[in-house]
Amino acid sequence: MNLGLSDDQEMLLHGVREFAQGEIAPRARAMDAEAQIPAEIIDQMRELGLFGAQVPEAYGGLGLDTVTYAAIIEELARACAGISILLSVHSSVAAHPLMLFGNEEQRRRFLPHMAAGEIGAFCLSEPESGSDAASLKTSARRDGDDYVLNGTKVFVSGGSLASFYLLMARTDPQARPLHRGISAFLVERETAGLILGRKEEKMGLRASDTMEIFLEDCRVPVANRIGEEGVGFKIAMKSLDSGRIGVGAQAVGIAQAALQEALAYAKVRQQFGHPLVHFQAIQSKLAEMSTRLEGSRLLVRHAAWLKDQGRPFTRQAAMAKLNASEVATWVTHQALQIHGGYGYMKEYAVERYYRDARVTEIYEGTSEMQRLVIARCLLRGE
Ligand code: COS
Repeated sequence: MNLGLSDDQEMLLHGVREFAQGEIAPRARAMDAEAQIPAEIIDQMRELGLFGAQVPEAYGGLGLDTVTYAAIIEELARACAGISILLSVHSSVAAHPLMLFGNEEQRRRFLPHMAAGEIGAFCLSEPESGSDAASLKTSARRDGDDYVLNGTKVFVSGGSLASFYLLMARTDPQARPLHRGISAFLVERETAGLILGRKEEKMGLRASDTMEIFLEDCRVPVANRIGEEGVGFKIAMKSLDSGRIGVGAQAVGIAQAALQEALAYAKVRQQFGHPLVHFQAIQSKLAEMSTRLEGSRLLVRHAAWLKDQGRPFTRQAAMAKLNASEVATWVTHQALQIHGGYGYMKEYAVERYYRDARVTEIYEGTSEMQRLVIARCLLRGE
């Protein structure tokens, strides 16, 4: 595995970094307070082609590899974690599964729109099924050339901005095991019966919206079913494998931002007649933060590289996400601690990083589920 990035990759990332630090970072605090992403930021992301980062050029995207894509997510997360998850969900668990499991007609119909920045969202979780995703209850009853969908989806990231929803529903209530009765659908925003519910009030990641979605006799054409009936759970799991690389990269970006803030603060903050960085207790914290952060970045890059090589990466993606999210929680905790009382104030960015990091241990599979995935892979000898 080549750990470095090529000149082309570095050049592209330089552009993304300039955009993220120049346009997004200065507004991140306001986005957190106002709980929304300004439309012009999303337009700029469209102009840069970011929504088509991993969509093949044949469908209007940039056709980037996963290593570059993960580095882009990291750069965006350094500036604003909410923006990074919008792109990660769109790319990894909406557009990517379409490339993997959609037929050619579906790819041609939807991918150019997604590459141009019509946003995709992912609808798996329900009020009573989170980690136990196979127990979902939303029903999809076949009726002629349509399916009629009924149910409720929760925690839909980017739900209010999305034009397309990759949604899992139960087509066969009798199927056992339960997961074999689930199918995947691409539901378009304007479909009658798709109703946006409440926008959640969240602890962190506030710029990104998290929505409840209701399906009330929502008619979806058979032509919008992705893959065969009964393979929806596998589509969801495969999508989440990729999604976990994105969330891992996001966690690395948040932790990187927190480390930089802590270092800068420790250089200027004076106590006992010296800047904080003169004290070994603080140096030790900074060293440990940096070491854990580098380790988590390498795990993310390794999982991304395996995916680019077309090799199995389920275990490595779960390890990357598990590690990066727990490191981000720890690093942001230490960064806040270095800031002392000021770190607890909204005026300092570490307060936001601390809140933003926490969800990376929860969404797209909790740390407990990542450990389960890793252990199962080990037991199978993978
Ligand atoms: N890729 C492809 N197929 C997969 C897969 C993967 N990564 N993981 C599981 N599968 C397949 C299995 O091979 C199995 O198929 P067969 O019955 O044909 O052998 C099927 O899916 C069921 O797998 P399993 O028995 O492992 O399913 P479980 O119900 O035990 O669930 C976990 C496994 C817990 C790992 C899964 O439900 C999960 O990831 N939960 C978290 C969901 C999540 O991340 N939600 C957040 C969404 S974002 S709001």
